[in-house]
Amino acid sequence: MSEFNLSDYPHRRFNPLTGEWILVSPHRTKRPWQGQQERPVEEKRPAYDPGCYLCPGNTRANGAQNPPYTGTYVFQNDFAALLPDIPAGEVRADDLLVAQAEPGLCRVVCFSPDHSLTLPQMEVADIRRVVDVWTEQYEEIGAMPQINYVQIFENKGQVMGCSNPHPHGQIWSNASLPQEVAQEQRAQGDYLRSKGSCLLCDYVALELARAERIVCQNADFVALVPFWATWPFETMILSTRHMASLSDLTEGERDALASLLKRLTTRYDNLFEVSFPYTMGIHQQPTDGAAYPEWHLHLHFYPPLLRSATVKKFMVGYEMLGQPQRDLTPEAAADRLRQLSEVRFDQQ
Ligand code: H2U
Ligand code: ZN
Repeated sequence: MSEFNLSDYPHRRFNPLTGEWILVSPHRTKRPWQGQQERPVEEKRPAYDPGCYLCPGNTRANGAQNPPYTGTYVFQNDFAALLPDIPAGEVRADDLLVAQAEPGLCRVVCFSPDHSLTLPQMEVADIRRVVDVWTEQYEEIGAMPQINYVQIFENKGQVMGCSNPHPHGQIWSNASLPQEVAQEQRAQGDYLRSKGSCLLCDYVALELARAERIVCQNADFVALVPFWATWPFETMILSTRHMASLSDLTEGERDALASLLKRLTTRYDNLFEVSFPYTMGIHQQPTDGAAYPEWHLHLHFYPPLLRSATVKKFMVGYEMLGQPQRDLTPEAAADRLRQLSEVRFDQQ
């Protein structure tokens, strides 16, 4: 038997951001790659769809009318999961039945008036306007007294439950820290206290030095497949400079983030030559006014596709009962993403 290594033997990997483990079974990918099979024809969408509730000038489901917007457009979610004006209160019985009122606010962010586009198809200058809007919204919503955390995210593609192909994302904000964020905050805080440095600054430096999992980068941001990736082609975008939130970005860094968003999402589309579905979200410091030296701005991309435009990864069985598992190693996933063009397949 040869010595243990990460590309031949089952092992578990630690996620230092959440404290969770993931099982990796690389020996199962030893069978040869069968290559691309089905490739659904991309539906061509019109630039304006009279039936779309997000297109400029159209009427939404609750009767409100969108203005004839020409750039980005933000509105209060008409079916918001969180509401600002609710009574405070809690239920507690024997520490077993525990509930608390949760005030909050939800908004929808249209990235572009053009119904036919997605982020990778937008101009970098227009993605930069999206970065600006995310920053403004983070600051405006974060300043509200009841709001202590602002979660900016995008659900893209029908398989992710996205209800509308118009380029858009969402913002959900609330009083308490959402679970994922609380876990990451605890881990970053513990790391800073025990090592005296930032977890993600140290991680980015390590990844840049090893260059095994980097997908693409520029002077200010790095896109990589994290060592502990759970989804087949999961990635993170991290700032190379230590910063806690979008508010810390310089003008140049906003441009750099917009550019890397386009480059990474274009690679994603080129992987199976389809508009690549994912859930993407921005993690940054809470907005309760406290100082969070441990927080390092980053974005997560969680895409479900595994082997083709239609074969996706399910988190079932052992993964629901035990722990998440993957066959393709994060190194192999990064290698495939790295080899792809940054010109979208339909433009090549
Ligand atoms: P998706 O990003 O998952 O497609 O969700 C779109 C959001 O848009 C969803 O949260 C909201 C839904 O509540 N929406 C409106 O606010 N108004 C509408 O007219 C339709 C959808
Ligand atoms: Zn539309």
